[in-house]
Amino acid sequence: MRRALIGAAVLLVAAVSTAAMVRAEAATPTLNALAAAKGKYFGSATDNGELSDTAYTAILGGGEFGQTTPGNSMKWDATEPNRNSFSYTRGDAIVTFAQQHNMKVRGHTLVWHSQLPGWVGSLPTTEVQAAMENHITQVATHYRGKVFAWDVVNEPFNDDGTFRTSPFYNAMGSAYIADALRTARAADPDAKLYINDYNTDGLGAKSDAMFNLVKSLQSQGVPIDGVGFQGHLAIQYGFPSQMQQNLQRFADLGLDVAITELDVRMVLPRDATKDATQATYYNNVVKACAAVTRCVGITIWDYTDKYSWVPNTFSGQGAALPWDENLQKKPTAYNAIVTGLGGVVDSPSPSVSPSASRSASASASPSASPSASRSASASASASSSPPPAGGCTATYKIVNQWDTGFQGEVNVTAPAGRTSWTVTWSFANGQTITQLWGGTYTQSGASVTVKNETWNGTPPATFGFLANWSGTNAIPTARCS
Ligand code: 9MR
Repeated sequence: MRRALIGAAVLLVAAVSTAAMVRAEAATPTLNALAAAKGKYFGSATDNGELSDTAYTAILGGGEFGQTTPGNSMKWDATEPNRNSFSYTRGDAIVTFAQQHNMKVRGHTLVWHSQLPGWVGSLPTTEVQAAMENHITQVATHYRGKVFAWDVVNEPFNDDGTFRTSPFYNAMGSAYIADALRTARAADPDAKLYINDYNTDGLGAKSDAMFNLVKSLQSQGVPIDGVGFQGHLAIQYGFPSQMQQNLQRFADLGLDVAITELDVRMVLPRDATKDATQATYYNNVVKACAAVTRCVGITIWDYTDKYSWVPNTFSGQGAALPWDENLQKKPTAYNAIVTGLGGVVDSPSPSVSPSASRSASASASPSASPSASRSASASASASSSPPPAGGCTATYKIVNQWDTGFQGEVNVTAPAGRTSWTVTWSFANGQTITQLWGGTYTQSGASVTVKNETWNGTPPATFGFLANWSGTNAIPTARCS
């Protein structure tokens, strides 16, 4: 968190000094595009009632999310409300929405102690295994080819790492887990089979219990492909201990791992300090997944506070998601996810004044307009434009940035009459251009010189480039002559 605050302060200073010269720039990639660049997905849970909210579905299916999880509609009470009588209407509606919007579906969940219809709890223990196997077989067969993964077993542990009691545990002991996984594999050999739990995100007794369970299943030849870490976090309880190391130790068993239900709640009311803390949590979770190759993706447990489960469960708590209850992005949380995924923060607007930048960055209050706040922080790293020199002006900006590379763009303007231009700058941090278009370039050490092509000597003109960077990627002062 300390580093994040220092980073924010640096951004603030830079924003104040450059905001007056900010120019508009290209739209930033979606969360899913940023995740996809790392071979992962970024998704959101959803639920059936929400699908009739067109403002909501426009965002859900609008490209930010490449994956969805039905929050309720594939659970036992929804799919088999009466014994051997199955209903897929609600789950199918979510699969259809996902297919129409290019989103993968995680199936959630086949065996869970909660949201069970009453008849399951009333079964004699001698009938529970057959009922469980039938449920898994029917539901997993129905969704075969439509879900890429199943949370086969959900929340098998108590917080101290002992097995949780449930009709399944009571009837079969912990052997119900292996039986459920084997049954799911038989019904859908292609789906990735997961065990999913909460409070296992960091190192601790509960994640140790999960780790030992998985190793034991593997040693028995039980099919298991992944472990889901729900990521239901709360800023008042501290960030999970060594999350990246925890994910990595599961990955090192040859498993996929995923963040399956991420949200970061707070005691209401929301304020700027809590938002800033929440942003560090989002950033840390996303970075932990990004750093683990076998972390296949991140799902937030719905994207908007409008449909969050939190206020209904934790009285007085909420504001847990990156979009508020009015479906507006919260710049703090959203940008923390963007940067965690290796992106740069969203487009600065051309009209931000230095004072607007300062107040938006400094307070990050929930009432500050999202675009003003976003602009302020983005402007620090986005562009610089020196006073006109030699009758033409060059404006340098970073349009995209990832771990080791970035894409830059320079716009050249000049009064009428000019038919050629030369842009020069000096990189301060060892950046190296690997490719440039819309101009001819030379780089000698830190010094870059770009001249127009024959066809774009008359400004306005634009050239773009790809370059490597590491450590710091400061914006150089570009001069035009
Ligand atoms: O988001 C779900 C909410 O709508 C339900 O009321 C609740 C009932 O238990 O389940 C919520 O989702 C849970 C998920 O299935 C498993 N992990 C915890 C989630 C939040 O309770």
